[in-house]
Amino acid sequence: MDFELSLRPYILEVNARLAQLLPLETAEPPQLHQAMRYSALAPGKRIRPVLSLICAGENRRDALDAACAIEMIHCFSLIHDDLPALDNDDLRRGLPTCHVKFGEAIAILAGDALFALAFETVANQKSPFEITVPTIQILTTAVGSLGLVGGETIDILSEGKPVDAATLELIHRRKTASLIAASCEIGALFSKSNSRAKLREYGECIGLAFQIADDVLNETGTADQLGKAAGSDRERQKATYPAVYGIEASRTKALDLAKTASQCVQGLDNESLLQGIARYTVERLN
Ligand code: GRG
Repeated sequence: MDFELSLRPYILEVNARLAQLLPLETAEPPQLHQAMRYSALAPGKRIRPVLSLICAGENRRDALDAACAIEMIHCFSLIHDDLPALDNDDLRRGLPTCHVKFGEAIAILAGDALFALAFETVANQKSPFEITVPTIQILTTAVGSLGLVGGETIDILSEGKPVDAATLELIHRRKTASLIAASCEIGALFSKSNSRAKLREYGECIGLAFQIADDVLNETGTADQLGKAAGSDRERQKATYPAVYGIEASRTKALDLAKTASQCVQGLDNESLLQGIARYTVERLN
């Protein structure tokens, strides 16, 4: 709890800037802007933008717009992931999903518009092009066919089929770890220290651990606790760590990854906060 309190200032900065960057609900067409704000400002954990800010060290203010862009992309992926054609979920962040609230067409378009706004935000950030261009490179690679979209595709195609350990890890690395690793690496671009490779490696470890913990929570948690469906992975016969390794071995794998992540950031700026996030990633209850 103390640790979660220490992240509070970062979360508040992200929430305030996101509210400024998103078009007003009254802007034409209002239904679209209401849907964008509804999903993006809903109470998510903000772990990705917070990681970017922490990895930026003393220069965290410069990294704020890029951090918000990452959260917009994440929200886009959640909106589309929840659609009937993909996971068909009704609950997200404790609220009706975007398509349940606004209809499928508006939800698809709100996701598309959040994706565009993310890159508009990065292009408009007041940073030198030596930072902005790599930010765009890292982000596009993280979300493309070798990142989120590819991971989600293998995930959907694997439903109901037995998957081997290598395919399972590939799905999780791409659909979840890629954006978390990108969040850390992009933060590092803004930092004065030469820590880009170490922070990327840290992000890859906690990203994989985060998805393993998510799989475990889907098995062991409740919808009230998670703010989204519980037990749905088993119902849809998804490729998950508990399905392949069992709950206890999955927890052990996540803990080992968190330990490796903690070693990656030894001696770096904000070491203890980053190590706290590594622990939180695997110990979290939602
Ligand atoms: C092109 C961005 C893009 C996406 C299209 C739909 C899709 C392809 C990818 C889905 C990727 C996805 C939803 C992976 C699951 C990652 C995950 C663990 C989500 C939950 O993240 P939390 O727990 O959620 O950080 P909150 O609500 O706290 O932000």
